[in-house]
Amino acid sequence: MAKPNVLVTRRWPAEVEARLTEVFDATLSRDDVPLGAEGLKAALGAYDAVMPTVTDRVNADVLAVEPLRARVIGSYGVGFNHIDVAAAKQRGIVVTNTPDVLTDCTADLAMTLLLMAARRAGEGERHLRADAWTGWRPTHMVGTKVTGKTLGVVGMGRIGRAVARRAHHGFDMAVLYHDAVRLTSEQELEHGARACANLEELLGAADFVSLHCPATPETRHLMNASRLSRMRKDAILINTARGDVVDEAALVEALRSGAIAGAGLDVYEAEPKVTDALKTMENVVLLPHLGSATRETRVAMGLRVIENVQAFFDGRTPRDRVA
Ligand code: 8YV
Repeated sequence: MAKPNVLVTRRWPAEVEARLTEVFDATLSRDDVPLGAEGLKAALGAYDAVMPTVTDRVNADVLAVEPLRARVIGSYGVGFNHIDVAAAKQRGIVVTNTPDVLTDCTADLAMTLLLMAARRAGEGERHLRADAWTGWRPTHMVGTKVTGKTLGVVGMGRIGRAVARRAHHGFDMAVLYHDAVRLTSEQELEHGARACANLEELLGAADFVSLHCPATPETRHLMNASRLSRMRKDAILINTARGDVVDEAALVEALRSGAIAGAGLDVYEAEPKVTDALKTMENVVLLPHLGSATRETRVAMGLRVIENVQAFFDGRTPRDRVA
């Protein structure tokens, strides 16, 4: 039987690309440039499976392509807000993602941002590299203590729980969380976490607020001007979820006016564009969407896509089917 022909939109780790060509009749990306709407339409019209990532907007227009050949979209990443899942479903296309394998690394990166923002690490590095450091002094670049503080986790799924574990067991932090789903009391004990009645309660009590909810129409601009103003003035906002969850203009205003003390961001509303306002603020740590960017995790993500798409063509339900 002929192998399914699949198109991969971006470069993947070499060992995963090697595996892709063994398992499928695979067309790999050579230039590592996003395909754009027309390229994605052509791919859906010509291949049995397409393997996109967060940089590919697989929207309703793209999915309306005629004639359609693709039967499965194996997305590389856990978030799938770049795919119009309802439109895919309507066209009978199965969509899969890659949960679990990036939980630890994304949680590690949230802690990196939290520590960097609290301890002014980015600012300190810039200071030193600019040859501005004149030597140790008791009042130099004083930050805020992390150990023992209160962390508010917004979205207590896999990644939110992994962050809570690190904060509670590693940094002795009290953890508050907000999620539609309540953890069991054993889970709450394990994560040292207490559920808040509502988001506002969490925002008013947390020294650090870390976002871990998916980007959906309901969570778009969840952190708007009014919610940012509910945070404590000395609090720091961490976002490793999706840019859409934060109203970036309102965040800039909150940082400027001192309504909050700082932010650590890995994701942005218009990636890869980051506003000059953010780039020129010292109390903001900015990373280029590195949540899952470790060798181990990027390989595991690719293998997970292969596993999902293989299962589909073997007539089984892929384990990470989202539509
Ligand atoms: C991925 C992410 O690297 O998985 C996600 O949802 O945000 C990142 O960790 C990226 O989205 C790849 O599609």
